[in-house]
Amino acid sequence: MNEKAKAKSMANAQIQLNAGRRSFLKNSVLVGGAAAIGAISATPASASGEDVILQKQDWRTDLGDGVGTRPYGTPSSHEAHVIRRNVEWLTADPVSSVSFTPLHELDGIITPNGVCFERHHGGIAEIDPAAHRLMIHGLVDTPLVFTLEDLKRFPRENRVHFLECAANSGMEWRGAQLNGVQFTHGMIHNVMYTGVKLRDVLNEAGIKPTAKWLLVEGGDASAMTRSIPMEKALDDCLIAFKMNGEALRPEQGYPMRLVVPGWEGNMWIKWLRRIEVGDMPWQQREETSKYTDLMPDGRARRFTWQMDVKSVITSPSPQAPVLHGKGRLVISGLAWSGAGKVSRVDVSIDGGRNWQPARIDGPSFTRSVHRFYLDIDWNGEPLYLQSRAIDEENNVQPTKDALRAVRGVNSIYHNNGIQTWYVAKDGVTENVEVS
Ligand SMILES: Nc1nc2c(c(=O)[nH]1)N[C@H]1C(S)=C(S)[C@@H](COP(=O)(O)O)O[C@H]1N2
Ligand SMILES: [Mo]
Repeated sequence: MNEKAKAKSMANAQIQLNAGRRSFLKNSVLVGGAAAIGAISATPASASGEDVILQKQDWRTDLGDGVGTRPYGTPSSHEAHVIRRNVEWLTADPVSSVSFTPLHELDGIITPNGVCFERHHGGIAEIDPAAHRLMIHGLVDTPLVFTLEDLKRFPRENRVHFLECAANSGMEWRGAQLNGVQFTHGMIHNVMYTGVKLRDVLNEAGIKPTAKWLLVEGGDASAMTRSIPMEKALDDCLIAFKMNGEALRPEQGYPMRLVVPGWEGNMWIKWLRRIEVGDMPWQQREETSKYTDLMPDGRARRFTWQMDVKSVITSPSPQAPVLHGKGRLVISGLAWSGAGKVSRVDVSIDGGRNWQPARIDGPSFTRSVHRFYLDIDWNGEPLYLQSRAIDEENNVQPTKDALRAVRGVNSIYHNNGIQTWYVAKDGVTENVEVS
């Protein structure tokens, strides 16, 4: 391993979870837009002192494995640090817990299946598809029971959507807490689903005119249920059986899950086994079946299904420090909105005093993440990096303080505040707040 690779794997090994730490750097060392941006100086990344090109490595002399030795491919062993991680103190038991997507290691817009964050309330159900059924009943003309093969005979659609848990960034309401984008923002993944329209399946059963709501239930040990309003069900929901081209992973609901584009992750019922059509939300019967946003006065927001416009810089970030010194620096991140497409992302390198438009690159799909870049010539002075997304409905991502002014700090849900990363002169990057 060369020096850079070593430094990088060390940075990965030393994930600091600054539990309980409050790194409020109020007005402290703001750099007032000092870091110069302009024409990128033509400094090649590292043109001197690298003799690696002259070395004779094993892989250049020894024959490699032949085809067929890896019937289902996995990433290079040098990428072994690119994994989901969990935060042990967060939940009492791993069967009702969450793991986080390693956002700082990914690029583009698609989350590879093996590192999609997971959130289970009763562990991973390992379902034999031949023994799995989906039942539709309640206010329908004909109750139906489908096999997976039955479902696959409806017309299919392919769509790329993000799934964000409503609790994503939930630990950051009171201040900068977790030192890594994986932990502050990693309860999101973005996948191309193949599935059938929920509308087609409901129409097959025939919905009664009084039907207004669906109760959807998972086939896992938690038998998780959620209420979905009929308008959403008939609009853009899918019953998906493929993710990124292959069968859903068990962690993501194999053999079938609900896709509820732009809405809270908890409504995307995995291991889907039952849809009951009704005339009122099931929350009115059992108050436990939804997430609740607690307001400062102790009241709760009621239905907050749609995920707000949000963005975050994934690199540099605490787990992805700047290792190369000043000069060319690629700032990159993700932006998304439950309302539709992201139309613009601004980036600030001085804690929100000055903003400039970032470059969105790659496909722009509705209710999907967008990848953005800002390429700068870093003068080596400290940076306070922020990103701010604006969606096609002109919703603007708020600062954390603006959000707190309205919602207080009692909630753990729907925190879409602007994130700040502090990049020190040596490239070490930390989760901080500025105001
Ligand atoms: N059956 C079932 N569906 C479920 C859950 C669950 O525990 N059981 N968790 C929900 C929650 S809270 C979230 S955020 C998403 C997470 O989806 P993922 O595990 O694919 O990331 O699944 C939702 N669907
Ligand atoms: Mo969730």
